[in-house]
Parts: sequence; C-alpha cells; structure tokens
Amino acid sequence: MSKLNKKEIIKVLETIAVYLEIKGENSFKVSAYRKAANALERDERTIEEIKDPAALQGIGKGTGAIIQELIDTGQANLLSKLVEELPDGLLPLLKVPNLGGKKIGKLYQELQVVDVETLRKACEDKKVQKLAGFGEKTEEKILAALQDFGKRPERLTIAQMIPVAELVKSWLNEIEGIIRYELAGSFRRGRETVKDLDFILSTDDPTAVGEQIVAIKNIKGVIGHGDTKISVEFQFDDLIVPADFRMVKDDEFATTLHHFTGSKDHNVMMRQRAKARGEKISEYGVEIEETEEVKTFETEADFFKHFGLQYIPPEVREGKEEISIFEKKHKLLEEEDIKSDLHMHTTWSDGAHSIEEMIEACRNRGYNHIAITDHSKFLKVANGLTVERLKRQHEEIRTINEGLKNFTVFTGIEMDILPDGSLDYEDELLEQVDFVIASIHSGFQQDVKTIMKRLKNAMENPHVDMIAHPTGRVIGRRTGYPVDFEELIELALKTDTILELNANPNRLDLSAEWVKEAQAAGAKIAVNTDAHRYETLDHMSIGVKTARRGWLKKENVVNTWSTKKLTEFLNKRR
Ligand code: DGT
Ligand code: CA
Ligand code: CA
Ligand code: ZN
Repeated sequence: MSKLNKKEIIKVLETIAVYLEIKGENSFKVSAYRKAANALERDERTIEEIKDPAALQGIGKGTGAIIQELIDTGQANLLSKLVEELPDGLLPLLKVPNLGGKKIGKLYQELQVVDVETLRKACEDKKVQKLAGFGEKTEEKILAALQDFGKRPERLTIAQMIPVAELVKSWLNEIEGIIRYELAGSFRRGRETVKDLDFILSTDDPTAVGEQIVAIKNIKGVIGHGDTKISVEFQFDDLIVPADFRMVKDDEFATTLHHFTGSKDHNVMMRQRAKARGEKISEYGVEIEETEEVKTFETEADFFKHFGLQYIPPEVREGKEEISIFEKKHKLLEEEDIKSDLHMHTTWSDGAHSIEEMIEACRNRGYNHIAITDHSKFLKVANGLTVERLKRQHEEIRTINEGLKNFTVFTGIEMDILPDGSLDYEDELLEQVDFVIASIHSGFQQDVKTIMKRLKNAMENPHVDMIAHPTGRVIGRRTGYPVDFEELIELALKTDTILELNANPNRLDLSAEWVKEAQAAGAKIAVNTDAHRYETLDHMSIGVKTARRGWLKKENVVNTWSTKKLTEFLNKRR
C-alpha cells in the first residue's frame, strides 16, 4: 500500500512546484513537477495500480524518484528542505487572493517581502505596482486583502469542526474518571457554523478530570479554569478552536446536556411548558415548585417523557414547531435508512480511489447500490471524461457489476451544464447512462434569469435525473450562483427531477431550510456525499443530520429506496 493516495501525491507535487516558484527556480524545473502531477491526474489508475510511475509520459527520473519516496515514506525530503529554506511568514501569503507562487516569488526576490508586514509596507510604498505583472489595481487588491488577513472569523464552519471534534473525543476517551460525555451546543444540533465546542462530562472527581483536560497538548491557552467548567482554546496549525468543558454529577448529566445543547429558543419553550405545570427546569434537574423536590433523569428521553413528549432530536431543537410535533410519535430520516450513495468520483476524473475501491467501501457501509458519477468533458481541470472514455468506463462498470452479488453499481455521470445552458453530452449518449446528474461549475456571476434558464434546460431534458449541489455555495467562502428557489422546486416537481442535498460539509447544498421547502412541495431529495475518496463517504452523517434539520422523512429521500424501486424510476425516464 502507498502511504499517500494519488490525490495527496498530486497535491505534494503541486506544492513543490509552487515553492520552487517562490524560490525563483527556473521554469523548466517548476513545470517538471506540474507535468508529473498532470500525468498522474490524467491516468485512470490508482497509485498502487501504476507499477512504475517514472515510466509514465510526463514523469522524469527526478520527479519519478520523488513520487516513489512519497509512496514509500509519505514524505518528500525536497519539500521539507524547501519549507526550511523559505521564510516562515512567506508561505501563509499563498492564502491571499490573487497571489500565487510566481507573484510571491517576485515579491520575495525583488522587494525582500518575507511576511504580511513587509508586504503591506511594500504596497504602501507603492513598490509593488512597479513590478512586472502587478500594476496599481493588483496592489490595491492585495492591500485590501491584507486588511482582515489572519483575523479570526467569528464563527467556524462545521467542515472545520468535524475533524476537531473527532480528535477531542479521542482524547477524552483516554481521560480517566469520566463516566460519560457528549458534545452539546450548536455542533450537536448540526448547525452550518459554530462558535465553540461545548462538552458535557459526568464525573465523581472533577478536579482530577480537569487536570487531565488542561494537559491536552493541542491547548494553546486556558481561558478559564473553575471547579466544574474549563474554557480553552485549541490550536491546529492556523485554526484556533474555543471549547468549553462542563463537569457534572452523573445524575445531572441528562438535564445539563439538554440545557447546553440548546438552542436558547428551544430552552425557553421547554421552560414555559414546565412553568405551566408548576415546575422549573435548570441545568441540574427539574424542580417541582410545590415540594421543592429536584427530579433528575437518566437520559434526555426520560426528561422529555416527563413533559409528555417524545424524544426531540437535537437537530430540530430550534424553538419552532418541534415541541408540538413531538407530542406525538414523529420519525425523521436516520442514517441507517440510507441504502445508497448516488454521487461519487473515482480516479477516472478527480477522485483518489478506483471504482473497485469505492464499491468495496460502500459495501462495507451496508449499501445496496451506488452510482459512479465522474465529471464530464467540460471540466478539464477535473480530468472530465471524453465521450470515448465515458463509454469505456461504463463498459468496465457493467463488467464489474456482473461479478457482484447482492450489490448493484449504476453507471453515471456528473455532467456540466455549460455557461450557455447547453449540456455537455448528446441525448443519444445520455440515454445509455443509468444515472445522469447535471450540475453547474461555471458562470457563477450570471444573473438569476440566466442561471434559471440553464437549470431549466437541464431539468427538462428527460435523461437528467438529478441536479447536484443546486446553489453551488461553499459555506463561509462563496455564496454560489443566484437561484430562484420557488422556480427550482416547481421545475423539480414538473419534470420529476431529484434535488440533491450534497453532504460535503463545505457545501450542505441544498441547505436544511430549502430541503424543508422542497419536501413540503412534494419534491424528491437525494442525500449524497460527492466523495472524491472513500474516507469522505463518511460525510453521509452530516448529510443526514442536515436532512433532519430540514425535517426530512425517509419516504422522500431517494437513497432509502430499494434497488428495484430506483431501477424502475430510472427506466421510466430513459
Ligand atoms: P454557538 O456556540 O454560538 O454556535 O451556539 P450554541 O447554541 O452552542 O451557544 P452557546 O455555546 O453559547 O451555548 C450552548 C447552549 O447553552 C445554548 O444553545 C443554550 C444554552 N445557553 C447558554 N447560555 C445560555 C443562557 O444565557 N440562557 C439560556 N437559556 N441558555 C443558554
Ligand atoms: Ca457553542
Ligand atoms: Ca459555549
Ligand atoms: Zn461531484
């Protein structure tokens, strides 16, 4: 097994190219690394399947040796050396919009820029605009970008938090004296952004547990250290994550967990319900006012039951209709209802793993079927499939499929809707494909009318089965292209086209608010990971969480269908 997957190796090669550029190495040397990265990108095989990388066209002896080093050790000496040689403050500048390796190289070599401060000074002294390839406009843009460079954002995205939460949990699992713990707050409710991580721990010895918590090595600073509450800031590279740890007795755990899961509005509504029956909720329990007795509960379910309610899932505790709805039994979509993933990529386009590896991983998740949906030819940067390659891939999928028992692989494609609204393949070809996804990856600046014309054209094509990530947003980074949601939902109904809830935590697109509307109108929704490597098939969890925030029920989610039902639906549409 290679220490890194193909995508990770490509990333290292590209990073080396950028660093060489900054260092001012000649362009032949730089482009050798880009060529090598491209050669791997173009090749359909996984890194294990490529027996001798140096034999590929575009990879020379030097780059071949580095790829081998990455396969064997997971690291490249050359990259470590470059990082060592270049000033520490220089590399973060790559995050400034409009600055790539070449430009930073110029700034470094000609103006001795080594960090944010020296860059700011060079801009203010109007030296930058005089460099070849820069100009006054660029200088202004850089200066503007430096304004809030390195400032801490108010809220962190769920995508940033998921891996951090996993890590902190793994550390808590090692701490002695914790009876049980849970991550509460906005993270537990599955919000798109969160301010901090709120951990609730039960223990008989808060002093000992507290000492072990503050000793965690990724803690950058302890903000507060009381008897039962510790506030810290974790640091992971340049990401700073605030976290609270609250320690309670085990019999208080359920009410404390409920209290700090929130939301505030939900808590207010629960307190009103309690008050109406002469009771008072606090984080320590429920006080019966008449007798001053404080009742505690083993679980949150018992707590809700006390108030005549079913268990209300954290995802819908937003102080809206959840209390009245959960007076009766009400079932939301659950992860175990999911029987398929209908959007994923392989090494045939920009994915890291082979068709077989994705199948294997999906079978291990207990799915019944999947669709393999690589990019179409328009998306050259993602090595989109030409007609010839698409046919070849689908031939291969059909062969693999014949050898599988109790599992079906649908042929598929994630086809671009081009800027002019036309589709990337002809109808005669689409007719042959089991599952056709259409999506927008270009022309984000167009007005809502043009965008809707593109979406409409795709949805009215009888072969198009689903619209992926319908708004193109990336949480915390870009709002996406403008979409008229009412019209989108209307079109989905009229053409019986599935709308996606893309489970990539950077996207969550459609959002919970919009899947709720879509369900209410009667549209079909699919929750898909859009995985580009098998590890991110795990994003199904946050996808389902988002679906639950949008109150989705099993029967409206296409991924819960049997293979037979999906097949019938797709056959009807050919
Ligand atoms: P965040 O951190 O801004 O993403 O959102 P939350 O909901 O995690 O808020 P946070 O961390 O301030 O507090 C966690 C929960 O604790 C919150 O949802 C409700 C509860 N809580 C905290 N402070 C108060 C308060 O002053 N009043 C009430 N009713 N509840 C509170
Ligand atoms: Ca919080
Ligand atoms: Ca907090
Ligand atoms: Zn995709």
